Amino acid sequence: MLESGNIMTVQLPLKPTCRPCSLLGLLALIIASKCHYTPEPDQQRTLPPGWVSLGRVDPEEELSLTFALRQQNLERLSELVQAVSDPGSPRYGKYLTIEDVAELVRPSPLTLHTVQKWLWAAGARNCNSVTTQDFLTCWLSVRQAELLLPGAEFHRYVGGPAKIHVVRSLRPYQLPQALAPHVDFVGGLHRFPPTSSLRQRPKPQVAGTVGLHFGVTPSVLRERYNLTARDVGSGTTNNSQACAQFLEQYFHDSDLAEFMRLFGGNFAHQASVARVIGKQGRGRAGIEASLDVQYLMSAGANISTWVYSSPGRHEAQEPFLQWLLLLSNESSLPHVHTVSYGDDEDSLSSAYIQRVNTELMKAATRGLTLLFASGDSGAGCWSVSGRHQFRPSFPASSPYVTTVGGTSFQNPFLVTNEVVDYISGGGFSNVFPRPSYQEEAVVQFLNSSPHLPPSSYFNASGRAYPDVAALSDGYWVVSNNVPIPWVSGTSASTPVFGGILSLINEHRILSGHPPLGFLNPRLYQQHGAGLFDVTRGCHESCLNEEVEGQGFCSGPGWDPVTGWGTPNFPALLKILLNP
Ligand SMILES: *[C@@H]1O[C@H](CO)[C@@H](O)[C@H](O)[C@H]1NC(C)=O
Ligand SMILES: *[C@@H]1O[C@H](CO)[C@@H](O)[C@H](O)[C@H]1NC(C)=O
Ligand SMILES: *[C@@H]1O[C@H](CO)[C@@H](O)[C@H](O)[C@H]1NC(C)=O
Ligand SMILES: *[C@@H]1O[C@H](CO)[C@@H](O)[C@H](O)[C@H]1NC(C)=O
Ligand SMILES: CC(=O)N[C@H]1CO[C@H](CO)[C@@H](O)[C@@H]1O
Repeated sequence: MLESGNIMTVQLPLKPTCRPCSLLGLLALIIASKCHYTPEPDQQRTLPPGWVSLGRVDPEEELSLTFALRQQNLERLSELVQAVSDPGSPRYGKYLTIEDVAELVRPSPLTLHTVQKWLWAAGARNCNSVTTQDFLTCWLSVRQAELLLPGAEFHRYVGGPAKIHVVRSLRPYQLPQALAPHVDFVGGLHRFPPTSSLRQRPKPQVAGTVGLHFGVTPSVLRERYNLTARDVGSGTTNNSQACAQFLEQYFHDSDLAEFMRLFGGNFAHQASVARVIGKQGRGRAGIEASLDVQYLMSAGANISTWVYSSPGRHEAQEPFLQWLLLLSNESSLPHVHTVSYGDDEDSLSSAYIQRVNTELMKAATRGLTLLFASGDSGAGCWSVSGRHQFRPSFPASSPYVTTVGGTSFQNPFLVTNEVVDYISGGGFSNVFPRPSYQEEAVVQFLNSSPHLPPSSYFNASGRAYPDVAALSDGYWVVSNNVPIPWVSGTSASTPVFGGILSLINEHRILSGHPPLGFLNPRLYQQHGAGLFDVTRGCHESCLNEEVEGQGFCSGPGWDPVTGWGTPNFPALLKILLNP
């Protein structure tokens, strides 16, 4: 809680150049804009397709805004990520507690004081902080918020598949110049909830039926990835795993039970989710939520599973941001988190992207493994001043997460080798430079791929993703008591890979080793050992003459379509079980 304290004055510590702001009257108003700045000028603020405005919000309505306070010691934080995640380092696996992280990044007393004073003066009384003290969530009336953030104008919008309501401002907000050293950005104004790109693809044609399977089920996955009935959680450790939902999507325990009745016959599993963080509404189950829960609990079978259910359900909150706040406010968390949230990198402000990336670094120092889906549009495509380019997605493009791409069976009805699933997201970041752990692998790919797209389509110096992959095509999911076939997307691959890492963590914990934590430095050092290399197929991209719908192509070793490949559990366990 932000204590009200005894700060009663409303004067801000203004910079000398901003002195005219303190004048009264019209003149001050005219000059005032000079003393303000726009923290997120580059944030996309257009209404996403399928959303409509319901008009301006009543000035007396209350809304909740999130203030990202400037952190300290970020250089040191980045060194620590490297030290705890690099098997060659003496600090490998010696993770930080949330208190250690707080000690390191906590905003300076000046920052805390300045921001509190400003919020208090604006009438924000009800503010909550997190353990690391670098976020504040405050309740204000719309009137107060619009005065606090000049330029903002709050409207209510309805849209998305679940026709949810959100309160947002499509106009940019400003902050007093004096806050520039203290606030990264204010959350809850511009970004709309993400949409799922999961799709149901038509069933492929099939001739004979002997010995065939009709879509991906837990037993098909467990066969392909060499999991035996013994490869399940022992129930004797405090191991756990989690998936996060941001779409006002719910799962039903009855769907999980039906799914396991249909498909879970040959492996021990847990009957229900161990913990739901946030509120589960009473609405219909969503396919995305059902899929995540059912496959995380089938790959990471018999391991305690948490679900983060649409955190931040107030209309003015950004669910992904609220999930990050939850991570910074909880000392005991599952070791593995799978997330299918993503946005176009270019649609997000640089202030937001950099800050989210710092949050991902904080998680890495704590030994959390964060897996993100690589996206379902291949290399992506957009046009910049009339020229086509591929379109990277974030947080898939963050150097501090493990990104999971997608594959299909070569023969869709047999447990065979995997090839690229053409939707598998992948490419090169335009924001983050290539991290050192992938230098060798990416250079090798760029020098040897026979089908490289024109260099104007991608930024070869950026962080390249995905890092790994798993099947993403033709899944069975039970949703609202109905088994649904041919569900496809990297949102399916991500919980599968996550569950397999949880099984490996189980063995590590039983052997007295720390959990895997941020995997990439180790994964690249081992050159993808323990994974099936996917060497055939290309993913989709721009539909123009120059590239004819083709993005990158997979080949031997790492590639920006399927990363190092898909899990071969016994081999991966062997190589990742070493301390
Ligand atoms: C963080 O946790 C504390 C203690 O549980 C709680 O009081 C506070 O409201 C939480 N912060 C946020 C932003 O939810
Ligand atoms: C795992 O599966 C592959 C392909 O299905 C097979 O070739 C291999 O022998 C299996 N076992 C191990 C231990 O890798
Ligand atoms: C599955 O977990 C439970 C505890 O949650 C444990 O009692 C049981 O032995 C485990 N099953 C197997 C096959 O290890
Ligand atoms: C390419 O990526 C680098 C970071 O690796 C970035 O600084 C640069 O602006 C990017 N170029 C374009 C055209 O986006
Ligand atoms: C992360 C996690 O699952 N922690 C659990 C460890 O065990 C204690 C006691 O059973 C639980 O309260 C924690 O939630």
